[in-house]
Amino acid sequence: MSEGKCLYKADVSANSVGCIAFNEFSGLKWETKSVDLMKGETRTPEFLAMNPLHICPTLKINKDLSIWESNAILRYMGSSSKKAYPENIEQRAWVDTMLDYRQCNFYPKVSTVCYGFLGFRKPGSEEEVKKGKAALEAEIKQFGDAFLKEGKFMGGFAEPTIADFSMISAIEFAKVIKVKRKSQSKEKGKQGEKGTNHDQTALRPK
Ligand SMILES: N[C@@H](CCC(=O)N[C@@H](CS)C(=O)NCC(=O)O)C(=O)O
Repeated sequence: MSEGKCLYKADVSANSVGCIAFNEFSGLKWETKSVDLMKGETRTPEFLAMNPLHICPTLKINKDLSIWESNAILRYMGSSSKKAYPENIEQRAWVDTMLDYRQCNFYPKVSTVCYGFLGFRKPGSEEEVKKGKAALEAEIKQFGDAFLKEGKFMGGFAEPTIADFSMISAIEFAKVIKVKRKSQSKEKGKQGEKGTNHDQTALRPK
């Protein structure tokens, strides 16, 4: 039952994926609409009226209120469904810690490395890429040490929380580097140096 709510999502965006997945998992199944970032569909007057920061995901709650920031949307979805966002305040504080860690610490290291690979921004110099990859690898290790215990979900929970939905998309996004590397070496074989950047096909669902 959609209750008039609508999740605006970009299917290529790691920040949208957690909300898309949790919308299904939680059983909320609110209406979703795909927005094509490449066509500037977050910059239309209608979209800007809803979200002046022109980003996906955006959740339209009602005619007067839309929210954005993927973790704010996940929190709202968790509170609405009463799933995966504990009501116990200590547990909730631990989930919040992980959500903020993902946004403030982990994801910036992913985007620094991956956005250049994917042509979302100008790729850095070889030195910058090397530094970015080393920082990401160190962060992945730190993430594992701080939050993963064998056989448990993130933070030691027995069931997934919204932090898992937030984090998994960032981890999956980081894997794009491997896909990209393979496609780059194939392309290099075919076209020399041509076609090594601005190829976003690696992100599209097969
Ligand atoms: N911190 C935000 C980031 C959202 C974001 O940067 N979205 C990008 C795609 S990954 C976007 O919609 N960009 C479109 C634009 O700026 O017009 C979140 O977690 O939701």
